[in-house]
Amino acid sequence: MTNSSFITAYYNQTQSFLDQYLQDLDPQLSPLVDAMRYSLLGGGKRIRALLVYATGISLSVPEAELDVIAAAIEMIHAFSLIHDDLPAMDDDDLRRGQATCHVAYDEAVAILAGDALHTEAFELLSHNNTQYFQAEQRLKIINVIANSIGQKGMVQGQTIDVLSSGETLELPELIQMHYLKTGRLIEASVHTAYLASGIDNEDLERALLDFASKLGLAFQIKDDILDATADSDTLGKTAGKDNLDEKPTFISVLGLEESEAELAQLHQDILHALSGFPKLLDSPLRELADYVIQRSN
Ligand code: GRG
Repeated sequence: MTNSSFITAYYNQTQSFLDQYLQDLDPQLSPLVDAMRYSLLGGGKRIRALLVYATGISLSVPEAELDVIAAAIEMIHAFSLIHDDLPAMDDDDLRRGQATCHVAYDEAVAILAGDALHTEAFELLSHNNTQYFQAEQRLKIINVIANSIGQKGMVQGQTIDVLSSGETLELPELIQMHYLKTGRLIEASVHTAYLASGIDNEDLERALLDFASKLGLAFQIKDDILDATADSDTLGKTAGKDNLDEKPTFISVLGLEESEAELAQLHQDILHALSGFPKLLDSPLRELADYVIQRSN
């Protein structure tokens, strides 16, 4: 994965929390819980969870609170991947190096496992446990997450994506689609950790949002570069799928060389976004930015 001790430690912490959470669900609900476990624990880089921890730890948020936010966001992400792979969407049979949920289980169970993970995320975030955030912070966090995945965010981005197969998109439209589909949840991962800190500093909030939205764009450019250049074994998903599905990508719009140049420029801009906050620039957020840009899958 990476040599970073931060990434390894908080990757493991995310896995343990999610594993424990699923163990507490009713095993009678098999195969539903099995399918949820299969998709939630079967791999994944945990970039969104790591962003929650990196931001929150830099701002002294208690880890028990970050566990909850990170787990909820990973549940939502896993849900979106299950639904994204369905025959009515991308119709893919490989995800995270294993059969997609609807191939391993049946389609109806996969749809329901996605629905259950989506709901479970909000159950976890809203659970009345006083050891976690104050009510006002909790409400803001729930609002930011819901806003980032609904019709103003991920669902809208996915709609544009599904309808854009075979179409040509101009660069600003492509950037907007990915911002909605992928960028908003990445942004929410950083923003919710900031909100959990209870800090009220507009400059800091703006800098973190700027960092996160640029990181989300870099994540997607890297994803398109990998889709065009890596093999399915390395990616754990079907390589070259975008091209096959005639999806507009950064490679189809800019070409490989220009996409790589754009990514290198963004790497600088991402770090520059934090330049007013040396403590953040020197935090695991920097490692994560490097990881997102240098990753091989
Ligand atoms: C979530 C409300 C809601 C609706 C679902 C299906 C759908 C609507 C949206 C799909 C959007 C989607 C799949 C976005 C993510 C695209 C993407 C780049 C996924 C890969 O993320 P990684 O590389 O995956 O972080 P791992 O496997 O490492 O977690």
